[in-house]
Amino acid sequence: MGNSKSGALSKEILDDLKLNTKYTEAELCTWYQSFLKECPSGRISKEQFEGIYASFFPDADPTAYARHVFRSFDTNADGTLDFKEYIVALHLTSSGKTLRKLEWAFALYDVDGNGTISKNEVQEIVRSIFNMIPAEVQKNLPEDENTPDKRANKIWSFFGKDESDKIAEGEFIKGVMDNKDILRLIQYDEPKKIQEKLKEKKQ
Ligand SMILES: [Ca+2]
Repeated sequence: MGNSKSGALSKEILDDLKLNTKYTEAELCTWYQSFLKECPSGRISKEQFEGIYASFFPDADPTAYARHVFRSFDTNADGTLDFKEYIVALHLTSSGKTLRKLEWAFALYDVDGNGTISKNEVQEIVRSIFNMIPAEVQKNLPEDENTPDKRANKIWSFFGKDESDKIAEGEFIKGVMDNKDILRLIQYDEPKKIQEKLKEKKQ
């Protein structure tokens, strides 16, 4: 797709990204140039993607979370993302509750991709989110959500599930849409910090 050899972003991809993300043409073009510098093949590997997350969270360990995010966007499982997938990943992983973001959140939590979320899967993602929260911030979390297990239990009981139950996609999206607290608990919510880092990277 596109004409990556010229070093310019194809109009088709640019229009698509302008329409589907909050980013401006100038931002997208600048990011594309630095993307090509770091990934001359036009595709970013899982390791490079993890490296970018590591630079966003120097005080924490975002590796597991980055790996889950990468998996949820690498839909053909070839171990790489192209520029468009990469930008959509950055856009969707910032907080919010549009339908598309919640569909992505479901894919993130459905670790084995079987179409439902189990309690183990919630625990796994919540654990990876906790790895990104600096220790001093963890100390100030509310008592009933200050460990990965407590937070996973809180999410699970919100959905009214027994240990071995599963959450389907429609149920997940409706639940999160209807409850701000659950939206907060399922995501890693520090968009400002990420935005600042992205701005720094552009320079
Ligand atoms: Ca699953």
